[in-house]
Amino acid sequence: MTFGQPFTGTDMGPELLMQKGLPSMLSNLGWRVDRVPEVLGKSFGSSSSSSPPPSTSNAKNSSLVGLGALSLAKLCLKKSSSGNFPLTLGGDHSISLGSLAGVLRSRPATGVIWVDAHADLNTPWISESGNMHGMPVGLLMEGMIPEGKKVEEVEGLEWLGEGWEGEEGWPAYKDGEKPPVLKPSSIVYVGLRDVDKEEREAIKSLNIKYYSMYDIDRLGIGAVMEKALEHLLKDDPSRPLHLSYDIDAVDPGQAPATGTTVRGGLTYREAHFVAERIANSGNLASADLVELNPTLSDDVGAEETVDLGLQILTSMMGKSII
Ligand code: B3U
Ligand code: MN
Ligand code: MN
Repeated sequence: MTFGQPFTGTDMGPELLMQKGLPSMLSNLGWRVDRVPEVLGKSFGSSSSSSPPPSTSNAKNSSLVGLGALSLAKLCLKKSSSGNFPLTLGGDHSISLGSLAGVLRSRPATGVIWVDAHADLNTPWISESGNMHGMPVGLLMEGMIPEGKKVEEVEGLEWLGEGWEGEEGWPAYKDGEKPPVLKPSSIVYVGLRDVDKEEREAIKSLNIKYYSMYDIDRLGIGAVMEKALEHLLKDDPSRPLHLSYDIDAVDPGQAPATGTTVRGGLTYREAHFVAERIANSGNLASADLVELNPTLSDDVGAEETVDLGLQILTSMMGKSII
């Protein structure tokens, strides 16, 4: 998936991670790996250049982003419902609209740790860029859709509306079921340092827990992760957690190959520790790694970023130093 932001190349991340041996690394950690090679196939979106499919004005490429997210939502719903761990490789961060929706539908109590330089809390009604990789949290968050608007009115997102009639893999909402939604108290941000004005206001007014780079500098990453886990697990210690890890959370010195680098990010060790500590909680049940784009730096930078991606993935899946 590249349609949630302006650059090509963001769809190359998964293949590089696979080529560099991710499946065997996960097997070595004791996982049984069932690889779903591509959610949508190589030609996804390729016919759209002559006549682009419709999109809602301030949600660029919303039909394609929505279709991709629905396909992924179906897969994550199926996998999580059968007790498996859906690990999603992106792709830009708009895919998390799908992975999170799927996981929330099967495990509504899921708590989310969003590791990112950005809050991704925009909606088409407040976004300054219209890029949907800045919206996956906002579109699922209770209290973010303005009065009189509906998420299902966004072209491509009909499947998130109560009136969705259902299709194979993503049935209608009935018998009191509501479309997947995230409560403000069910997410914690780690690593924020580039937040839009409207997002900042929403974080404050909805009382969303966050640990920005300022908080990481002040408290240290150890204390930050204890507090983040405590916030999500205090009422239900066995609650499932979803980790959505945007590689741009990491400092561009360590992870240059991504679309929107922001200086002053997580160090190499902090980037690992976040994943290690969450793995250590024993609650992690699903995860994403997104926004690797090897075309956006030189060869050395691309290789370093992919390697770091692999290390973060193996750390979150249980690799420990000793
Ligand atoms: N908040 C801005 C910038 C941004 C969000 N996510 C990334 N960049 N990677 C936006 O466009 O919504
Ligand atoms: Mn992001
Ligand atoms: Mn980001």
